[in-house]
Amino acid sequence: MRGLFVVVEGLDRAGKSTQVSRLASALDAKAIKFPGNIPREDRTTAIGKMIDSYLVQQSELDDRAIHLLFSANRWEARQGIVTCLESGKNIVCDRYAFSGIAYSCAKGLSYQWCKAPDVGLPEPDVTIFLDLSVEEASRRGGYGEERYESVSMQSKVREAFAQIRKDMPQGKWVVVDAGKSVDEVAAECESVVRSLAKPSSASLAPLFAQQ
Ligand code: Z5A
Ligand code: MG
Repeated sequence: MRGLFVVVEGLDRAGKSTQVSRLASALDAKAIKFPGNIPREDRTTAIGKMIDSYLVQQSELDDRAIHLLFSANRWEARQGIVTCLESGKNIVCDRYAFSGIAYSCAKGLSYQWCKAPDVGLPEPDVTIFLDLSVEEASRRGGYGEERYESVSMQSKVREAFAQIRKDMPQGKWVVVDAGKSVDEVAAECESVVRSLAKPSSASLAPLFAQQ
């Protein structure tokens, strides 16, 4: 039996990294993160370093070029994800293709164009969307140090995530109220995963296959 592939998504400061760590412990899962790996400072691959330099505003890139780099960063991790899941180990993943689409759409790129490079990546068994208003997220502090960390950008990102939600197959996208306490959110995330059916086949479905 392969492991479960669980993705956690949400706006900046929604509590993704906090909950990925909690959920990975609860499920004895491997925690991974995009961009790069956990810890966040470890954006170590050549592509990860280019992304990091862009995010900390040390370099400029065309919006499409950075979009493709984020996607390439997932593709370079694909084999590792598949091998881990096929060995029976669960994975909890901090951001995935959905962040790629949401942030680039928020910059004005088309939804279909943004989705295309990630078609065929391993499809998560479930994506937990940590739902928090932009106002609440900004009150959690730390905005302003990286690219995208502004209320106006985050509002557009939130709208883009809402569009993705409409596009997701039934049961694959579960919204959790991220405004509750860390313990309450953790309990809810764990209950979402525990209620999943066991994976029906050893191999993973391709992401966005039917679109
Ligand atoms: N990006 C992209 O454009 N395209 C892509 O394909 C991908 C990403 C994959 C860096 O991401 C940027 O890359 C990001 C999207 C873009 N945009 N920006 N900016 P990142 O994942 O590296 O970002 P991050 O640095 O990990 O931060 P984050 O995501 O904003 O935070 P978080 O992981 O959601 O939250 P947290 O670190 O767990 O918690 C934040 C704070 O809130 C912290 O002080 C916690 O103690 C507190 N917290 C957490 N939970 C709670 C609750 N429940 N109540 C109260 N306080 C809480
Ligand atoms: Mg984080």
